[in-house]
Amino acid sequence: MRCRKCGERAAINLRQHRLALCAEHYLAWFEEQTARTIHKYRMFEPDARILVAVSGGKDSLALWEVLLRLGYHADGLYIDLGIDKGLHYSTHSGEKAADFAAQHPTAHLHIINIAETYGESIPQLARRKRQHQRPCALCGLIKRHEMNRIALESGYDVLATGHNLDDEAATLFGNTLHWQASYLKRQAPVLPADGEGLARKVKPFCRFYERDTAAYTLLRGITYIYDECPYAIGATSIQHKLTLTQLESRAPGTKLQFYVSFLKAKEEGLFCREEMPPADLHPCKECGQPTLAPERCAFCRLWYAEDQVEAENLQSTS
Ligand code: Q46
Ligand code: ZN
Ligand code: ZN
Repeated sequence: MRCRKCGERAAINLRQHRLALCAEHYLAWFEEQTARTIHKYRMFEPDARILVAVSGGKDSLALWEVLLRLGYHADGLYIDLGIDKGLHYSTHSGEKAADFAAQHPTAHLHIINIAETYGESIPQLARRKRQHQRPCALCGLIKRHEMNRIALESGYDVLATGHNLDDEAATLFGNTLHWQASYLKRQAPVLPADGEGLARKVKPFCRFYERDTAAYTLLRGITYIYDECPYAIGATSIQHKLTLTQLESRAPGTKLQFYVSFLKAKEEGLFCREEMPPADLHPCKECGQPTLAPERCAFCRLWYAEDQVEAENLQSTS
């Protein structure tokens, strides 16, 4: 197979686009497509300060690389979750993020260690909360809180994550299976900032297949952590990905069609007729981030000692 641009031997065949490209033209195509997605969904302006959530995996490191190559001011945020059972997942993923940052001296890497900052790692907290079999809900809550906190505290315009099309299609599939309307409404390439404390969030890779980002990191020579987090094994989202991959193998382009058609249907008013009343958000008593809870947000309740609650109750009754 030959590259459509130059006729040299192709390095990759993008079946869904019926496009074969050599390494050089693939790298250029991938970066151009990212720029087009940023532009198409009006993700951010050329002078924006971007915080990239970096896990040490291929998607987030590829995203950081592409944004820097496109000339954006992009810094990274690595959250050390303290997940070190078996393969030392956090240690190795942190090393990959730090290696990348060392090779890009113009960019800054923020590192947040959850155990050092809050006193417990994710596995320790999950054990205390009796969620050690599947700590992903807790972990997701903590990551979202910390990404939002650093983005706002450090004055970034936007928080960028490396979610790819396989991630987005699997999330869409799961939300559709259960008709989770509130999640479906919020699933988009851009989540606008909420003046009351939520950072703008964008997903510039949302139209790339996972194999596209894998090919990019490989051809660019970016080293990343291959292993998944040990807690990801058996996750429902992985089952959904497998199901969609089966459909894709029979009909290339299925995932892209599924996701893009959903976005189009939303644009055309899929949810317009059932406007939900705006959520009654107010600042958390502890950290100030928006919450629906009466006093402390779900994140702060994780760390707030129960004896403090009792002491407060006693004070208020005395
Ligand atoms: S890091 Fe955290 Fe994921 Fe590991 S514990 Fe679950 S949510 S699987 S992306
Ligand atoms: Zn070529
Ligand atoms: Zn809070």
